[in-house]
Amino acid sequence: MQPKAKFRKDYQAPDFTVNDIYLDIQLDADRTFVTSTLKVERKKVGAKTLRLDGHSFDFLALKVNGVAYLQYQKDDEALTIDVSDLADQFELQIETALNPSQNTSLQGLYQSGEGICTQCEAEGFRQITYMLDRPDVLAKYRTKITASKAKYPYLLSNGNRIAQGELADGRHWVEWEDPFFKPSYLFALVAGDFDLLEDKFITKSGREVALEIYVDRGNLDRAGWAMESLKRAMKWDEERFGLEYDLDIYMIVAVDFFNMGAMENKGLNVFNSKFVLAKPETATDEDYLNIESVIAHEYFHNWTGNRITCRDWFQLSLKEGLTVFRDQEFTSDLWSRSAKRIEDVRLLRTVQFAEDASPMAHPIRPEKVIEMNNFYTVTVYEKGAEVIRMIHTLLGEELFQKGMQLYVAENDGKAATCEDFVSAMERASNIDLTQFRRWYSQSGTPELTVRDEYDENTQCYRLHISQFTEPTADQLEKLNLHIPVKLALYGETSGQKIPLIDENGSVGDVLSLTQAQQTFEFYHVSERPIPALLADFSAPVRLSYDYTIAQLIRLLTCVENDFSRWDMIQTLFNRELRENLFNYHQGDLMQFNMDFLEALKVLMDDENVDTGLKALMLTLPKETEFAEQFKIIDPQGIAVVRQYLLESIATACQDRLFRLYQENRCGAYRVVAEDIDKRALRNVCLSYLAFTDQGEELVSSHYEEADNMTDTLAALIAATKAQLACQEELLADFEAQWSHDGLVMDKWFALQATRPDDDVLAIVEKLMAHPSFNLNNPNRVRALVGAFASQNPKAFHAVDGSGYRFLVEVLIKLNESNPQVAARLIEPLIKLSRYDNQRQTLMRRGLERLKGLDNLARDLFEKIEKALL
Ligand code: B3K
Ligand code: ZN
Repeated sequence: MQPKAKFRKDYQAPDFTVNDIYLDIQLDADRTFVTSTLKVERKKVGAKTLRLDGHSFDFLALKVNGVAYLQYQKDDEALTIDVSDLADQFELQIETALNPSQNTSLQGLYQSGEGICTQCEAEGFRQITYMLDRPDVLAKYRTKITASKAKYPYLLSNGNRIAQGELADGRHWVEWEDPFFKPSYLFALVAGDFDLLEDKFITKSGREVALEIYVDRGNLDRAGWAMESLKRAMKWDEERFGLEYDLDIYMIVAVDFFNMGAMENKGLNVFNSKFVLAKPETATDEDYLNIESVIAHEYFHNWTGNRITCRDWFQLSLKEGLTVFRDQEFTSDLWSRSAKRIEDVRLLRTVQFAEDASPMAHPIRPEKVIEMNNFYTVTVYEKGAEVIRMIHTLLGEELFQKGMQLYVAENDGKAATCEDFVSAMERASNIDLTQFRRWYSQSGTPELTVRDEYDENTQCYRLHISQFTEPTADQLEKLNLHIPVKLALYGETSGQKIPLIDENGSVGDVLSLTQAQQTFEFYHVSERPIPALLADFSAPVRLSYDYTIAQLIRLLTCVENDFSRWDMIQTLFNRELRENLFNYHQGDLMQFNMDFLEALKVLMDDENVDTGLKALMLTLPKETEFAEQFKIIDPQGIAVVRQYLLESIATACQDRLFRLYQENRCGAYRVVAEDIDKRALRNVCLSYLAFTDQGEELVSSHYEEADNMTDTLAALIAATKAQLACQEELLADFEAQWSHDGLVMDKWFALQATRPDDDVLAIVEKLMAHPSFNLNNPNRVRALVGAFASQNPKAFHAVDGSGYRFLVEVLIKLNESNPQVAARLIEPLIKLSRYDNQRQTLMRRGLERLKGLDNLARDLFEKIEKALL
């Protein structure tokens, strides 16, 4: 049977709701018994059948109002109960049995290591018992867990612990009650033996909240940063958004087997251990910041997601876009705002723009879904956050917060829609968002084209901006959007910032582009200006303006906005790559533009540029970043030219790079901005110096001297990218030291998978049998297979098709064991239209092979169908 799609337009409120659930769970890794008692209420007069979602368990019994009941039908997805003779309120009791240890899908109830945990979003609860498993059914949960005390000393669920006891047979039980109404996707259960880190937080109204972080035994020394992060997040949400935590306890459990980053279950977050565990020897600076941001993200969901949840899954961006925006703001307020912006824009421009250009293109509020798990995307999350950010830009902080308050007041305790959010923002601010709403329904990346003219005599400057959105796979017709364009003008000669004055006088720096073409006029412009456009990336669009190299370099030195500075250098790098790729294709010599090279030297010498920003500006875009400027990508050519650019900079700037390398040494490891920035700059320098005659010596000693994972890994990356003689020895040393630790080994696997060596595929294939590798662990799979397919484009897209064949083999296995992970991994293969005919044919062959599988999971089915269209 072919999987069926659901459409947003078909939403209907449920005929019945469940107000109260009591779960009695007899837990065992191999056979768990669940008795669920539901208080059901009929909402639609005369509704005769109640269809409850459920699959992948043994159904044992059904009772209605305490009496065995047989008037039902069961299929692969649901239990349909004839309730025509029942009153408007009745009680159902359902018994099921399941096997967590065999559940490799990591959805529902499953075993992770020696423990047992749940993952219910989006539709995992239905793998535990029959339920109206949809986010607009909000119930109160009480959960009693009984299990072996020796194996599972901790038994956790949502809310407050209300009772516990011991049984004569060595088992014990704990009962939990969650006072807040919630949808089934926020249910959680965890059982296991852990080390526990405890702390507390006093809320602004003076309530004490117990904070508990559960980690595998022996990992307590890696839990401290997560706890500090949690407290910072709780405090920030009170200060910036006025939102306070509501339960008396907040628990986080770190597990090793997890399909994504983390999950915001009410009062009991379950986390991928990757986003909890950190100590200097095992975690990089980047890991530390990611942990803080994911901890904050899940915490922020308590209001934007849990207290106010989504009416249906098409509204996912209501909670995800908004919560990503909130976690971005949190990081920006605590660390460097421009650095955070740059990081987010890099992700958007590569991965999200690529998604918009792919068969999976969808608006941030999708219209049609086959498998919901396929829509936890960069579009829904990151572009969703950009849409919230644009509202913030248009309203300003004060009105935005006023809108938030209205949104919370109106929707607390409810399942809401994106429209509810926009409408609250609109009414709180009195700003018309009618046209702006199109961002929710339109997919694709708008392209802005900018022309300008300057009249010296009248001192008038005109900017002509046009917008155009190409049709996408899901949507042919595109409308004009309301696009905020942040702008600054600088004098071409003086380098001075020019005030923006239109016919009404002084104006703000955000232009509202609403039409296909619009002209913006500025007066009293005393010299020819260079425009710094789309500062802070004020909208998720592509922009083209015909800068000369001289103008870009001029802006590089005079523009105030750090983001724009970085953006100018991206434009220069992109152009350098394009021109040399052209030369390379023509068989001509490659040449690095001398003026740009000089500008890079000036930048290296400039002591007024912040260290962190300098590191970001000197970082050469990755191959995947370069690739996004082309409709048809030449992965092999891009790799060659990028390599040329890298070596050109290394050779021409060796002395300067070495000087910066020496000047930015840090003392003993600390996670503070000053040191993080220094390490970043020093390690960027090392990545270039590895390609010079100093490479061997510097990289070896860098590895030897490193007292933290950031520097260790930087040395390893430099050694492998430059294929230094020391690389094998360093890789072996690292392996010997860390092979017992999967999380650390992930760095090593990813490094191996992204080696530039011609035989890298053979290396990867061999590593699939490495003792630290495990195909059932999503972190390992992403580190080795995911990194190869998405971060090593040259090897993955080898013209003999070997990369594709390898991925397909892995996907065939994952299709059975973990379709959700498989559907993530297939992404690089479905973007076939971005490659030449030869590659397309090979990619298509791989997809067709998968399509022919007997038991193709709906996750893969949805993507393959779209790709082969
Ligand atoms: N809400 C979860 C993601 C669930 C993914 C389900 N496939 C984590 C988050 O976004 O915070
Ligand atoms: Zn989220």
